[in-house]
Amino acid sequence: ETQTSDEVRFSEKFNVAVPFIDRHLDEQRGEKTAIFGEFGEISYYELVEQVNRGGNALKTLGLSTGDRVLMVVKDCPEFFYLFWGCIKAGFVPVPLNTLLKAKDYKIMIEDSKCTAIIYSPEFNGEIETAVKLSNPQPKRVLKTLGKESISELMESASTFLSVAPTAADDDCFWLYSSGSTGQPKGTVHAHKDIPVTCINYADGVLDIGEKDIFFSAAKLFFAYGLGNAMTFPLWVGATAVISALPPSPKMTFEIIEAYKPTIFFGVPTLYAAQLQAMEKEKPNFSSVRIFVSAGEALPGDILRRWREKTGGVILDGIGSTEVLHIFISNSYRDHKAGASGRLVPGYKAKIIGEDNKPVVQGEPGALMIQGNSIAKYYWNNPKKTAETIQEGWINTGDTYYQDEENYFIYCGRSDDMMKVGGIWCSPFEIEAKLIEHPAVLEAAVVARPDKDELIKPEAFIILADGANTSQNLEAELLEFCKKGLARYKYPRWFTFVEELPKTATGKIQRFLLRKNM
Ligand code: 3UK
Repeated sequence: ETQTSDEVRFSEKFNVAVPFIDRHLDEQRGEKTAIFGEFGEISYYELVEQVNRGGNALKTLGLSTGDRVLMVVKDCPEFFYLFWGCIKAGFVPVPLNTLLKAKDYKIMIEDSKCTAIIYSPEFNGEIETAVKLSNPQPKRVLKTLGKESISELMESASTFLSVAPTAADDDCFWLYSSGSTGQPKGTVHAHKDIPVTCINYADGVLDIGEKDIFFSAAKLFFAYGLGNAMTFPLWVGATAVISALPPSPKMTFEIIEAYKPTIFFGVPTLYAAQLQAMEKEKPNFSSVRIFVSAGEALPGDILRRWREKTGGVILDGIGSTEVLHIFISNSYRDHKAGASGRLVPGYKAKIIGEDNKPVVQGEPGALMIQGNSIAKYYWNNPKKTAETIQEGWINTGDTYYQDEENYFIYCGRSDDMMKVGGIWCSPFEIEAKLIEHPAVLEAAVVARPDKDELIKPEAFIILADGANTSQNLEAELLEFCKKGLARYKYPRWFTFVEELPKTATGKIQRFLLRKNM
């Protein structure tokens, strides 16, 4: 029998760092490896000590309870120390996507009114620029390592830290979720949201245990990676393998063979790339008992080819930053190719039509979710909060239908946003970048499926007077986008057109440009 989060009561005072960090010493797990990777092995004992040092080091920065600490930190043990150190000390960590550009970080620094920003030295260029451009600026700007870094402060900090007296529903951490037009939204999660995702999905669907070894190709700053490689293993006192390397077939094959994870978390684009690499090599996956996919829909064909090649199944599941982790999923006992699966225990779903009433089974509509891990609100954005979360139901922005066997089938987004390699991409942002180029008069960017049925951006361009396509303009625009946008956001195809389809009010009709969708 699985316990669902509905049956869980939290005591009046609840700080999630107690069950996820401190508990492991009470349970005699000190000697066990909590995290391993390029840096070696970190025991639970060391984790607890470093979290306490992290919290104390942050306290010396002069922060107050509830202050936001932005983290632009690669996947490394310091991510754990700072995230949990913040929470235990009563500060609010905000992990940010490490692939962004200075102008993106500036927006988040200003919106969050953070007191401190801490970053891995690798991101020095973008962060220093962002801080210079920001108004107001964070009081403290620190690297994770090196001279005058947070590590230096941690070395002289105490290994004893008292727990901030928070409650289960208090603001605990944020994640920024991207919008199609507006600014990214600070998605505020409570302390209880973390254990709820562990009970509902990690226990209820994956049936995780202390012996599991977790490896996530999705990094810790995504809600997906944060659960996969940090909160799930800490929930059961298991072990996480982490790596700062960008995900690639080679990197995943090497890590799986070296560290023998039992659960592997990927995204469809990576599974497609791994399948391609497996034409030439045969990695040993024998340690892996479950392969998980999320972030975007897993095409049925990739699942079938994976089964042929490896004998394993990939469990597709849909999650979101707002719900914190997966709420509809396939499971080992119950899965169907091409479907997102069934409801995860602990969540409720309804599919509604334009009239806000539930549709008849089989009809597509807007997918709404209710459950105990849903974000409290969007920071500084009561309008978006009211539009998205109503009476405990969150509008996912996805169109779904439920088939005759009650499996949920994904039909696309209700906005123009697209997932590229599992990461958000706004067509508006790419268009805005293209229009900055002197040869471009107008641009429209739409989602187009590639040979694996995975979405990538395609740009339609009207040239400015005097510009022509002869002088290798396509290569130049490609370079321009790669330089000016996060690295996964460049258009994979360029099509030069005379005009773009528009509504009477001048809005680009992107759906008319989409192919085969
Ligand atoms: C889309 C999917 C079809 C869908 C996430 C696992 O992706 C995560 O969170 P984000 O906030 O994006 C949420 C949106 O992504 N999506 C995600 N998974 C699927 N569409 N099939 C899927 N399997 O549009 C959803 O609304 O970046 C994934 C766990 C935690 C997460 N935050």
